[in-house]
Parts: sequence; C-alpha cells; structure tokens
Amino acid sequence: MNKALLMFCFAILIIPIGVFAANSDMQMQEIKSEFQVIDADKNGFITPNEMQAYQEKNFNELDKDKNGVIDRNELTVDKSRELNKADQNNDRKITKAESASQFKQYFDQLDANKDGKVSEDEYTDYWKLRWKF
Ligand SMILES: [Ca+2]
Ligand SMILES: [Ca+2]
Ligand SMILES: [Ca+2]
Repeated sequence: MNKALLMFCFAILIIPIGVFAANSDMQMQEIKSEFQVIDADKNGFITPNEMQAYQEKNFNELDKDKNGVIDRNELTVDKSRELNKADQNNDRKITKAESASQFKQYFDQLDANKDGKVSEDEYTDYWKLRWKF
C-alpha cells in the first residue's frame, strides 16, 4: 500500500477502487488507521479542527514547490483524473481554498448525525458504503 497515494485519495475524496486491498478486513484496517491519523487527540471523534489540520497537512505534502497550489506537475498521470474532481473552477490546479472547501463538504458527509463531530462508526460507515463491502 502506497501511503502517499492513500493520503492523496483521501485528500481529494476519490474512491480508488482496485488500489486498496481486495480483502475487506484489510480495507477496514486501512479505514480505521486513517481515522486514527485524523483524530489527532485520540478521543474517538474527528472535530472540524482536526479535519482542517489533516487537510492542511495533505495539501502541504502534495504542494511540493510550496506555491500554494497543487498543479499537474505535482501529480502522477493516474492522479490527474482525480484532480479534475477537486478542481472546482477547472483551471487544472487545486488551490488551498478548493481543498478546504472540499474537506468541509467531506466532513459534513461523514457527520451523519450532524452533531458536529465524526465518530469512528460514522467514518467507517461512510467508507463501507463508498466501497460497497
Ligand atoms: Ca479528536
Ligand atoms: Ca482550481
Ligand atoms: Ca457525528
């Protein structure tokens, strides 16, 4: 499993069918370990602040030349299709604002009971549904 690729996929909310292990137990492990990464204070919930920190970290890792924008040079060929979905104004770049707004949407989708935080169950249910296992 390529960790950088995994981070990228989560960052732009694309479901990379086939990239992840075929075995659903392993998929669940990947999902849970990602939850733990985002839940920085390990209290069992992802808060908006934790999600924002996670988004910024991802963005900075992808923005290799640190110009505040992720462009095609910073992505491999197989990621360019995914780039299009994160790119709201279709200028073939992902700005911090585009990334932040997508993560906000992501958070709202994850927070199924709308209590302002994402539990591990909410997180795993979301990805189970996406991956259909
Ligand atoms: Ca937390
Ligand atoms: Ca853009
Ligand atoms: Ca919730």
